[in-house]
Amino acid sequence: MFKEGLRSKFLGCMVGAAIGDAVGAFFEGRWRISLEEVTARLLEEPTLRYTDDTEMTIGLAESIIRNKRVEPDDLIKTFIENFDPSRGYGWGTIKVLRRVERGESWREASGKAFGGEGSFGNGAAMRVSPVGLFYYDDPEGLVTAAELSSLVTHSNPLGIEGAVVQAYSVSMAVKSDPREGFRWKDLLEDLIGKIARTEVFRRKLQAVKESLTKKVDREEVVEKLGNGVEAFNSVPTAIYVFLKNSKDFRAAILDAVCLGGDTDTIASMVGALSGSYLGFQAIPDEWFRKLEDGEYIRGLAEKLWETKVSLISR
Ligand code: F2R
Ligand code: MG
Ligand code: MG
Repeated sequence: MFKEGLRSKFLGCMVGAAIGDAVGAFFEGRWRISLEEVTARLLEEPTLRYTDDTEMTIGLAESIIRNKRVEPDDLIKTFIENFDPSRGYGWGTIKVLRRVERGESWREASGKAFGGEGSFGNGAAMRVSPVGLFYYDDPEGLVTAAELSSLVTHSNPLGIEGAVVQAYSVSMAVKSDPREGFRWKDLLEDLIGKIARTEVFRRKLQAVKESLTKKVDREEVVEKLGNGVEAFNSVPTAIYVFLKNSKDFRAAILDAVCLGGDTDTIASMVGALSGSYLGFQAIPDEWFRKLEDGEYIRGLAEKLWETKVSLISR
């Protein structure tokens, strides 16, 4: 792949994820959101402020750049250093970060969450896009790295699976040429046939495939795929929204937000996928200009790309 095309995809992914998060954040937890309401709100808001989704994505990218891989001890330390409670973190994640800060190992703290079940929230999936970028050319390394990046806070197999499925989807979007149509059947075949290990995810991904072959309204999408905070009720939904709107970043984000529920997180995962496929130039300039820390996030994506290129050209 041309280096310049790859660079734009790295930038598109990280900036796209942050914009999806910040746009969706105005509506998180709401139901019945109209397109008119979203567009009007975006016109009147002077700043697109990001939430925990982006703060953790930033932390993961910073840690990968420093270590040239996913290094769990450094990753959890970075999450703790970056933690800003006003960003709206999930309770399970807050507890894990606090326990590790008090001296517990991440393995112990993450394993204790939710009565010892571990979290299956979408917190590991929402932040995983830098792993999909950095390991885009190494599917086996990607799976291991995505699992590790999840384990520090989310140890339930469904929480981990969400991160692996989203990271793999980002890697496929990075490798795909936007001048050709996205090979959505290939992606879903890979995900159902060799990436997803749980029946819950395989069933949801099969429902994504079926929904793409017929006309379905928003209520049906929410009923069949979900729009909740659990990994299995949001990662397949994000993949569906991206595939349905694969040619248009703006339409994909607005469609995600209009589904309601966990809007910041679903739109963030959609933004990562759409930006990885279409590249930075597909992101509306008026959104990028309003994005909080937009230049920092774009610079971080640039450093991640430079780190990756330095390893490829060795
Ligand atoms: N926390 C929020 N939003 C609410 C507050 C936003 C408000 N605007 C504000 O500013 O205060 N959003 C963020 O949380 C989600 C990611 O959550 P994460 O990091 O996965 O956290 P957690 O707590 O581990 O899991 C989330 C929920 O999933 C359910 N759950 C998870 N594991 C479970 C298990 N084993 N058994 C039962 N339930 C489980 C729980 O309901 C958890 O609370 C994103 O939306 C992000 O934007
Ligand atoms: Mg959030
Ligand atoms: Mg959310």
